[in-house]
Amino acid sequence: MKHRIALASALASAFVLAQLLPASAHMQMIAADSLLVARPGPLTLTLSFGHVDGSGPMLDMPRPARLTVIHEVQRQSLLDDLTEAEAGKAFQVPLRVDGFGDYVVALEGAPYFDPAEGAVVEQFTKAVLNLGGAPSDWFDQIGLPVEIVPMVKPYAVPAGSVFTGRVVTRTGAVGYTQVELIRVAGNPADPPERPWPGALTVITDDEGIFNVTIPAAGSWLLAAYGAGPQKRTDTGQPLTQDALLVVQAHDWFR
Ligand SMILES: [Cu+2]
Repeated sequence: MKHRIALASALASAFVLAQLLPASAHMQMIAADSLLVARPGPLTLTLSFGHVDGSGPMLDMPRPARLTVIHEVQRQSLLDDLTEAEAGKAFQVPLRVDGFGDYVVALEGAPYFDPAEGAVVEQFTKAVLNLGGAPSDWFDQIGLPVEIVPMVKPYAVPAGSVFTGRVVTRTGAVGYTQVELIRVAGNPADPPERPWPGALTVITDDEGIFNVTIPAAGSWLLAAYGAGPQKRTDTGQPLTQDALLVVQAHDWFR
């Protein structure tokens, strides 16, 4: 245990560039044209699942267990408004963005058995949209079984700058857990990209805090796999509870 902590400390401030192997994990993504919403009104969110980094296909997405939007602490379920898109491979949902401030969207995936992991996987993905630049809810912990709480506005990251966040459960910080930064492939609103089927991996410190540089403009996903507290399903199968957060970086200084 001592050894593990020493090793973890040594790695805490350093990047580990993953081998350029296809990421094995399947990720649940929330996409919008932009997380920075230009004007009040309705917009469409797309929920998808699979090889979000482009290293493989997108997969059929089970109907989510919960889908919630939080704006000025008010919670609203969007589950009844879901429609299937792309022949079952994704869902779309309308979101009305009227008042200024942040809109925290929380997607709680239905548990599914992933043969590649040999485990049941439960993913909790958050994306934060903003209208008008006025901050409201973006840094709040919202009470998911495990979540990444941003310490930098996740919709307003200058490309090349450092992003800081915290991995937490309902009862506390998740220390010494890995957080991967994954390039989201194929968002039409993003600048042209080179394929990058890898991930930057960092670990959290004992307060669950991590830092990672966001290398370029566009859509990114942060993922803390298996960071959740529950390791077995009610029927005793291995369970991994993953926390994901969508980040959008911008070329503001070019
Ligand atoms: Cu796969």
